Amino acid sequence: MKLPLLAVSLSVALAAALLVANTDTVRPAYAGSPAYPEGSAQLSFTSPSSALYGCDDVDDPTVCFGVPSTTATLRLKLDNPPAPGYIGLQAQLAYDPGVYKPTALPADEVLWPDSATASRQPAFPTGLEGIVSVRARTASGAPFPVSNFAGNVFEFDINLCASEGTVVISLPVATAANGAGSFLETDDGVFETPAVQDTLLVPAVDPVNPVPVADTLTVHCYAHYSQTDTDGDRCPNVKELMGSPPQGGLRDPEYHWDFYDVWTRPLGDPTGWERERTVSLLGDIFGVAYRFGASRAGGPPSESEALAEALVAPAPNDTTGYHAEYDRSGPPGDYAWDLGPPDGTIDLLNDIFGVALQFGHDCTPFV
Ligand SMILES: [Ca+2]
Ligand SMILES: [Ca+2]
Ligand SMILES: [Ca+2]
Ligand SMILES: [Ca+2]
Repeated sequence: MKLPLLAVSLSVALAAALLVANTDTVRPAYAGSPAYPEGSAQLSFTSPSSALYGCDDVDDPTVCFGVPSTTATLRLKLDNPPAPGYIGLQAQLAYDPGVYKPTALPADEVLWPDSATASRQPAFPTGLEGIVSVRARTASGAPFPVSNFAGNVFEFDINLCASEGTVVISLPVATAANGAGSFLETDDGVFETPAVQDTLLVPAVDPVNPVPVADTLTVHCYAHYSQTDTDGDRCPNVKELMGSPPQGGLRDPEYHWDFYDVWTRPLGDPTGWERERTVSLLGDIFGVAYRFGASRAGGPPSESEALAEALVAPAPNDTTGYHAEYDRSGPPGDYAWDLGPPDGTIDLLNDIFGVALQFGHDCTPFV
């Protein structure tokens, strides 16, 4: 078992060196909102306040990060208004969970420069309804001037997250059943709904059936420095959800096996074990290589057995035996470094090359 160790270590070092330049990929899903149908008015989220950070696309965000218990300003833009123009505009925002912070006057939430009058539904919100609509028109009565404005039209202050987690905010469009939804009003009395991007269950609109929405914004509520690590792989949730693999991103915060940080010796402690949140050559890659050829007594573990075993440090002097934290299986997921749960054997292709593919990946929280 030990004879091939030197060769293995050398191949690992070579593989790791070759792979360093290849790990800085960009999240494919971070490409902005899907295209809207040609010719339709589009109502969508845009340029939120700095209380939201790390948005995939500032002008057209689909995913952002937020700090719990912080109020953010969400802005809505209107693109591609109808050619004959419009005289009224209503936006409905579904924000459950979240705490909406209404301004004193509904007009204070309207950025549309041609607005002359504004109203809100509910008229006196507590901020806990989970839903709010604001309507603006170009005059309080006929004749109504026609607007062709395209750009930012509304903004809302919302405390999105009472605690760490993920929330989805959406813009339900007006339907026969949801007259309070988002729409444009033209001067011939026709209500035009903005282009529908998705359908979504919005309990405040319809607790049973998904409703059409013009846009959604997903907000992951974690501070940069949050240490919350739901799956125990030593990568904080916030880093697993972000876009850069070398910084821990493109991972699943509920999947333990996507971060290959194994038990290694703390500096100056020849018998202790730690997982220090980075994948290093001497600690992690050599640590797996030292266990090359080891197999689990009792055969391959179930994933829950593997997880229970992985979270317990090896015996103080056990550097060569089987241990589930050093074990993965193929084939890879969306990325070559993203492998399956333990298969009971530490081998070259899945395990030693697997950990080498994550060389340099760093889940130390941001400061
Ligand atoms: Ca984690
Ligand atoms: Ca994970
Ligand atoms: Ca490590
Ligand atoms: Ca394996």
